[in-house]
Amino acid sequence: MLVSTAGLPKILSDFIPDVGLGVLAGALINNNHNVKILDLNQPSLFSDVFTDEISSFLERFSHKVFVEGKRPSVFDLLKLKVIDKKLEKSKEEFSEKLQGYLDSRIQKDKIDCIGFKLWAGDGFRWSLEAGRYLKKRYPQLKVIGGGPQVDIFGEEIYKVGEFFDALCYSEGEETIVHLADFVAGKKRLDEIPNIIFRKEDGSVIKTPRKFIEDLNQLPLAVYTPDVYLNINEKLKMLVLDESRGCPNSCYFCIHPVKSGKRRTKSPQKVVDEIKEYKKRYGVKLFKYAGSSTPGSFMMDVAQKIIDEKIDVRYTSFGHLGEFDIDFDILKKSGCESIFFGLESADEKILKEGMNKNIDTVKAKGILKKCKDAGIFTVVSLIYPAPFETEESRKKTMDFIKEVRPDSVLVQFAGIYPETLWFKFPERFNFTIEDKETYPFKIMTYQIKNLFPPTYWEPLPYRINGMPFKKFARETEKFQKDLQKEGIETSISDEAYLLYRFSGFSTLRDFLSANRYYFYSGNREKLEEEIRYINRKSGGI
Ligand code: B12
Repeated sequence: MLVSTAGLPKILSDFIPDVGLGVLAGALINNNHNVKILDLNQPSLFSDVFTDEISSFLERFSHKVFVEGKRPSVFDLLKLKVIDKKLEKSKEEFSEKLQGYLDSRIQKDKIDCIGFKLWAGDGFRWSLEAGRYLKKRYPQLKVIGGGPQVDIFGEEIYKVGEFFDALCYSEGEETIVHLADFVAGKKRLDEIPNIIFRKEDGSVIKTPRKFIEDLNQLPLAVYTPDVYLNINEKLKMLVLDESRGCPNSCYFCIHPVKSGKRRTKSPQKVVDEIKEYKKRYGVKLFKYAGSSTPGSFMMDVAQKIIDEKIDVRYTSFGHLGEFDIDFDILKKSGCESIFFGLESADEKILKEGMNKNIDTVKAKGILKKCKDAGIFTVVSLIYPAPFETEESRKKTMDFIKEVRPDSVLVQFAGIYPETLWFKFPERFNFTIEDKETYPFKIMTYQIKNLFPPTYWEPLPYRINGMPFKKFARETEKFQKDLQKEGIETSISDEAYLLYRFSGFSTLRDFLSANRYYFYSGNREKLEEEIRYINRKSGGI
């Protein structure tokens, strides 16, 4: 059984079916193993976690703030603090409920191996607590883990997840089949690539990394309700695993290590998969999964979609160094939105702080062309970035004011293990409080669901000498300044695509309604929204 919980849902796209689990299920089924997927990322999680008291307070509070647009009173804020404590308690109780539920499923379905997809935050904690409980209760049960948290933190996870029989890092399709053989007693762990495991003497072993050379050989993801148990609760929008890896080596990104050199499926294979997914599941909305999908590749797929008259709408991530293309063709094929990582418009920051290979003059032209073609153009920025000054801030702000992307997402610099930013922080004007304990602190970091970042537990590093509160405030101020210019700062590519089918007449209405639903954990409204989008997009 494969289990995924990413904590309380935060945005609509959390309800997209999980391609990673779908494709692992495909690999297992092709090798004659039985598998079930339990994906807890669905609106009902709110009613499992929130008590009536929490719901009714948050309902009133968020209606006042997000719908009526009023400022919360001092009394509201004091009460919010109390509710926040109660919510933490409820989350703990939910974690116990989850353990009981998994226990019963293990008995009912005669599960011999449980595999957790590990995400950051509450989902990580719940998965660890469930894994520990189940391993204690069923010592014969094999408990494994994989997913983003393993890619980022690797063997550090053994400090909190001592019960894991194995952790899978990097790509899992071949590894999971070997792990199934291990469960059946037919293979030893040291024979399996891409895993981390603990020997009896306590030493931690990492077996060699192996990338899948030919992505065309990957199985299709499986989303049938006998396997993906709650698929009917999810959005009818699928992620297409069209490419993996990245040719760039940005100093802040783990991809050069995690996903290796870039590989793509053939354009025909991608088109065939789209057709197959449409036929099997009646889905029309897609998002490319690639961390750096090449523009020329997107063009090849787009041309085939047009030639074969396939009715789809899709979005993608793009690198500004690779998109000197004809956006009209993309738009005609159904491309609704592209997310570009600009990060900054200052050359020194881009080059020395990030190793981001972007020519800002060309980038301007590309973004304008993308927007002019009617493609919803999303730009991401890292602010404050290493070496940020008033002058560099102005450059980035002026760039954005001139281009006026449809949406600009701003985040402060985040430092992850394995990146150059982590290895040589001083080179980038970062100060990490204690490098030894840093990965552990970040791995177990919990955000506060009900509060903005300036209220979170301080992250243990400084950017250009600024402590957490100060740099988080700077980020917030930058966002506000963009908003004053009439620029949207909170919508990503796939969220825009969902908006197009959501029935809301303006983006503003869509955003404020969803902020309200998520903050107050309004399960019914979210379920209604999912049903509406699924119906509107022609889903089953
Ligand atoms: C596409 C994408 C999305 C899509 C689709 C995700 C989905 N449900 O399929 C959307 C937009 C929905 C999304 C949402 C979120 N995402 Co996202 N997403 C990505 C992105 C760009 C690609 C992921 C992907 O599809 N890869 C391809 C598939 C095939 O690979 P995979 O899912 O990683 O699974 C493989 C391996 O990890 C492994 N594996 C995975 N699980 C397991 C389990 C076991 C037992 C084993 C053995 C192996 C294994 O095998 C799989 C096959 O090779 C990555 C960044 C990146 N480029 O990697 C971020 C990324 C994974 N997302 C991230 C985050 C934080 C989120 C959100 C939590 C954001 C939020 N709401 O706050 C949500 C949570 C989603 C959810 N509730 O399920 C972070 C994860 C960080 C972390 N430590 O948790 C990443 C790394 C981006 C980042 N740098 O911040 N995301």
